[in-house]
Amino acid sequence: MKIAIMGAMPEEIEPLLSYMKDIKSFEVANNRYYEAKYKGLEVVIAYSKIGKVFASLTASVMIQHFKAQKLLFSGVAGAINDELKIGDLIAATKLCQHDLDITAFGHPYGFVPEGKVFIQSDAELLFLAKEVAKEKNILLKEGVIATGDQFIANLERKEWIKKTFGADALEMEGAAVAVVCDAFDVPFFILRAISDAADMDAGFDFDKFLESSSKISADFIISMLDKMV
Ligand code: 4EZ
Repeated sequence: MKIAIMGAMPEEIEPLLSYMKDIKSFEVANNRYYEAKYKGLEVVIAYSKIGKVFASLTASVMIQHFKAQKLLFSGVAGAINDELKIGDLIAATKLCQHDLDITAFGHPYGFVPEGKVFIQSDAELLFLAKEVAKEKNILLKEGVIATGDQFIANLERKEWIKKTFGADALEMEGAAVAVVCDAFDVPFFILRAISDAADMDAGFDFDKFLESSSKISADFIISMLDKMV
């Protein structure tokens, strides 16, 4: 069983690498991939760079080139739901692309022909995550994650995403990874710790909490690996 773990930024995967043994590094399609061992599990780890296009490329390489059979994403997100505070964990139940718009042709936001507005996360990985949260007494929220190629620091846009998709959190890679994994039939799990509230202060908060929230997310992913071995 080979498991892919990806983030978008170096800060999101660095805390993961510190747990790994026998790390070997490879370059594929202009990006660095780390194959490693964690308690007998084979893993491949990489950060994609920010945004849906880079995320799709990395997820595809992890599946097609490195033969990953499951994919876990670890990173940070902006909160939409007021119940999500900085440092809180949210696991995506389903994901959508908030910036995908061919509504001029009568289609709903987030939809293109032969696609779907929402991609569902793998039920088994979600179940495993809930078990981990229960055992370790960690608060893990579940909800809809909206993805787009925009850093949202704007209350109006945030409210629009909330009302259009019923989203609880937003970021810039999750739905892209979901589309790729869904197409390859690879079970995936998208975990994010909140770094900001996608509001006026989002830029400042993001910089302030990127490191600490990335670590919260990465530590939870490690606990999931502990349960998979
Ligand atoms: C994208 N990631 C942010 C990357 C920002 C700046 C150099 C997560 C994220 C996010 N995305 C945290 N807060 C966000 C927000 N308010 N809007 C979009 O996945 C890179």
